[in-house]
Amino acid sequence: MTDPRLESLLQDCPGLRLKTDAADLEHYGRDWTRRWTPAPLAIALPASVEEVQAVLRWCSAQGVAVVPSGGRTGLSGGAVAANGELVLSLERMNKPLTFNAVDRTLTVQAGMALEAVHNAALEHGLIYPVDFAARGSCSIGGNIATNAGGIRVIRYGNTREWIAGLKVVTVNGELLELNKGLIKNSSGYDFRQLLIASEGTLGVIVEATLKLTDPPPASNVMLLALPSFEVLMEVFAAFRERLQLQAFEFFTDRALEHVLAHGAQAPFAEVHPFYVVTEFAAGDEVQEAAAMAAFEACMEQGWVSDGVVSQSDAQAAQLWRLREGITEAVARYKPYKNDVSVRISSMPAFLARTQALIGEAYPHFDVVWFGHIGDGNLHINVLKPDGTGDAEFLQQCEHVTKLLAQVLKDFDGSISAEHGIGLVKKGYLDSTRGPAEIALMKAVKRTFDPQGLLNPGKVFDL
Ligand code: 2HG
Ligand code: ZN
Repeated sequence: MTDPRLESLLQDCPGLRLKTDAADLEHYGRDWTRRWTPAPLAIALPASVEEVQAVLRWCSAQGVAVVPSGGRTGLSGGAVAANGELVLSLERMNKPLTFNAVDRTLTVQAGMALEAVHNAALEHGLIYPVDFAARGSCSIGGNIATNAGGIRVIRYGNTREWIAGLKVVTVNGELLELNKGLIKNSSGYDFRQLLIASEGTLGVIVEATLKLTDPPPASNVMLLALPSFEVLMEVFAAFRERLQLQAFEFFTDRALEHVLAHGAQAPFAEVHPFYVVTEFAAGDEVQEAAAMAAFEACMEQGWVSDGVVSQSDAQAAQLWRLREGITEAVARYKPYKNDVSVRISSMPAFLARTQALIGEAYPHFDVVWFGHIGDGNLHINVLKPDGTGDAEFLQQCEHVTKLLAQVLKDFDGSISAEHGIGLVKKGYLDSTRGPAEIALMKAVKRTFDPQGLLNPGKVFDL
């Protein structure tokens, strides 16, 4: 116990588990961005809502800043503790609480991993449909705090659609019970929705009541090789018209090259500029026939250069790995990440313009494009070239993001589609939100957190 303030924390919250070892401070003080040097005061690991309340009461009384912490898989620095904050880890609060078969809801503690939520829903014959590659490590509380999207948004929407209720502890330790599982509730401001995507700046989410739904029908996974982004959009339209799409994801030849170098198997003999992984209902003959018709229509137009349909679950997983493995495959190049969205219809023009801008400014950059076509969400990972120093690379990438931010303004797009603003994108918030909106966001923040103790410096500076 290095800091004398921690004695008083333990007096106010007897039995609270605290970690202060250097290795723990390092581990809990960072997220997947790996850019900031972790320097938290300590790690508090409460086991109950009451303990969370006691910790936050103490933080308010002592004026200690606090960083709410889940799986720390975020890519925007939202869970970074680099300035002596107390990290409030929800990892011990990781249990399912109640299932209601009539309401089709599952109430869980916020520290539960997304994959554990999936499994708990399946035990009741239902699904929680939000899904993405970090499922095994990310926590549901973090998903809610960032309004996580992922690979099934095209079919099911973002996390926001699936939250029927939230329990949130305010900075002075009060417990808010928001919406309590209701479907209809027109009783004024919806603080549940305000807390979703607030990135830990307004309160600490401790429990969530999640909506569940029926499992999808049997599905097929198809990988397509395509000659251009314009063609890709045509194929998307043709598939969406004929099929019930569960996912429609794309990546480029550069992305595939990195995934193959990381151990995946090449799907086709030739290299192609663009690839799509799509999953669609194929549970019966009618759906199978529709899938065939969609594929043949695209072949007739000469749109598809090559294609493969999964014949087994194992092959489906192999095809998915080509898309879901990208983040891990490029991680060793310390990529600078952009996660932007525009209207679906604007994607080709947006991509062409930004590709040209980046290519002109930094022709030597290895830029890996991939993302969620059905959501207008593009991931643009810039990989650090060999021989470029960290500081120089960061400066160049910030310049790229400035260029992107300008284009996003022109396209009415968003600088963060699904990863959040955190620290990484706070300098660019005004590319997406107007001055009056940002002023109101700050006023809301001050109302919830007058001392500015909850995740300070994230999303914006006050
Ligand atoms: C994905 O879609 C995630 O795979 C991660 O949002 C994106 O690594 C990234 O940039
Ligand atoms: Zn994504």
